[in-house]
Formats: sequence, structure tokens, C-alpha cells
Amino acid sequence: MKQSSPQNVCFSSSDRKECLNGEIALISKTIREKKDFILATHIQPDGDAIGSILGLGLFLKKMGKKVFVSWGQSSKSDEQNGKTNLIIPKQYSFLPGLELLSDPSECPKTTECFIALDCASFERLGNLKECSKKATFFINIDHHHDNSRFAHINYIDENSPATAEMVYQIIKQMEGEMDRDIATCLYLGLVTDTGRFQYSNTNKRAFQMVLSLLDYGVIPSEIFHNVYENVTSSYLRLLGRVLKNIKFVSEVAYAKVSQSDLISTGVEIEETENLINFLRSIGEAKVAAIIKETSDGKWKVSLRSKNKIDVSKVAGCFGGGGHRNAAGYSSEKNYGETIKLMLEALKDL
Ligand SMILES: [Mn+2]
Repeated sequence: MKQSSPQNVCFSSSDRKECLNGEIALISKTIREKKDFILATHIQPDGDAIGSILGLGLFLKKMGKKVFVSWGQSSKSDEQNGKTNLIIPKQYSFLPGLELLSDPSECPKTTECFIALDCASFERLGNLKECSKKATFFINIDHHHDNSRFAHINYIDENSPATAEMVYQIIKQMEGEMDRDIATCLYLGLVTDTGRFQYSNTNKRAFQMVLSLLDYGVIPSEIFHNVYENVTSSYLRLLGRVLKNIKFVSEVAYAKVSQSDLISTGVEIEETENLINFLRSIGEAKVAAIIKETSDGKWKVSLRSKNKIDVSKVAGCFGGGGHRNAAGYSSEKNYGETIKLMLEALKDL
């Protein structure tokens, strides 16, 4: 599926910037010319993933385009009509543009242009993989340094703080019409991926974008409230349970979230995205890890690190990926074995 064309392969860092401008121009041209689009992000989407697809989705809609927006994983099935639905993490359910989202099973058979956003590998498109192959144009917009460049046009910028910022660059280059709804989605992507402007990917570009989004009426305190001050008492009970059992081994703080923890507290796994930050906040911890049991009995390992420690290398060893300071993978081994292998791999960093 790797189909890089020579025009978007950059060999040296000196021509990198020019090359990226070329990619933005190519994407802008495609957006102007094509009429129907499929926008997709990675399975188990985070704030940047959802903010990016909705931000670009709303922008395309405003230009009068036909858009189908989704990610390759439906998990809620409606008993009455047998239909499946996407699960939208509760903390993002305030976002404008949610009406654009459809279940991946309804994906159109053909499209002029398929755009993957914030998706580091073809695999992460989940059950939208087949659908992407039928597109005449396949675009990949992402800031993960390990992106496998699986599309026809690959706009990959690892210096970008969030994929939402790359969407912002495209709209800016197109001199497109931004509005408060689009700006809110893009701000959400930026604020969540930079850890509220605290992680090492927080750079000048992040603040330049914020400055511009504020002009379109984005209200940071409102978004903060919706995303970070909107937990349920059940979530706090789960948090208590998890924190009570933190383990700390050679500068790695880790904790388990089992299916029985989730079931007995009544918390959905999608609500637990921020849990890991409590472990990360331990002064002596260089790496924080949360190991979550999914409903199919696998273990989802999330890793966070500080400074120069690159946890994406460890995630990569186990078939996952991510960024230097935030990465993850999935393990089919039992819990004990998963921990043993994880700690061994982290030792080598
Ligand atoms: Mn991202």
C-alpha cells in the first residue's frame, strides 16, 4: 500500500520546509478540485484525532463538498435495528460537527479522495482500510515521526504540535473561511495533544495558532471545562482504585485497569484517557504506564515519558507506535508477561 511518489519524498532536512509547502499546495489543490471526501482517523481516537477530522470536515462542508467522517471501529450495537454506532468519548461530546460522524459500516463504496488524519500507520485505519484503497486520491496528514507514509500524498510534519495544527496550516494556505466551530475543533486537538501546552511538542507554532483561533471566538476556558472538568463520580472511584495499586519499579510508575475495575465502577474505557497523567506527575517517574484490559481480553499499554526518553521505540518493538513522549501498543500476552516484557524493554532506553 506504500505508494510515495517522488514529489513528496524529502531526503535532506534543508529542503524539508519547501517540500512540506509543496505538499500543502498539493492538498489544497486536491481539496479545491474534488467534490467528495472521506475523512478518517485512527481507531481509539484521542482529542487530536477527533478535533482534526471534525475541523477539516466542517471546513469541507462549508465549501459545499460531500463528506463522510468516521474512524474504523464501531463498538456500540443498537439492539433494535442491529446497527452499529461509533462511541464518542464523553469529554468530546460537546464538539461542534458531531453530526458529520457516521459509522464505518456506512462508508461509501467509492470516493474521489480519502484523507487519513493523525493516523501513523495503515493498520490504524481499522476497518476503513479497504475503503481507503478504492479512493482515486489518498492523502495522509500526520505529525507522528514514525508515520509509514502509506498514501499517495503524504504530508508528514513531525515538528507540528498536533495534526489539528496541520489542518490549520492547510486552511490558512487556502485562505479558507474559518469560523468558531472549526476553530473550536482545531483548538481541542491542539490543547489535548500538547497536554494543555505543557509537553515538549508545545512550540511557537502552537501559540501562533492559538492567537489566530482566538480571533474566531474560541473560548479556552469553556473547552477546558468540557474536556477536563467533566468527569463523573464513577471515574473518580475508578481513579481511587487504580491509584491505590500503583507500582514503581526502576523509575517506571505503572498501574492496571482491568475489565472488572471498569465494570464494577461503571466507567467506559474511552473515559480513561487522562488517567495516565496522574502517574506521569510522580517526580521520580521517568516513564508512566497504564495497562488497560480491553473487552476482548487484550492489554492496551499506554506509555508516557519525560524529556528525551523515547517510549515510541518500545511501543514500536511491540507493534505499536506514537510520539517520543507518548506512545502505545497492544499485547495479547497475559498481564504478568505483558508487564515483564514492558519493563525489560524500558530498561534499554
Ligand atoms: Mn496527534
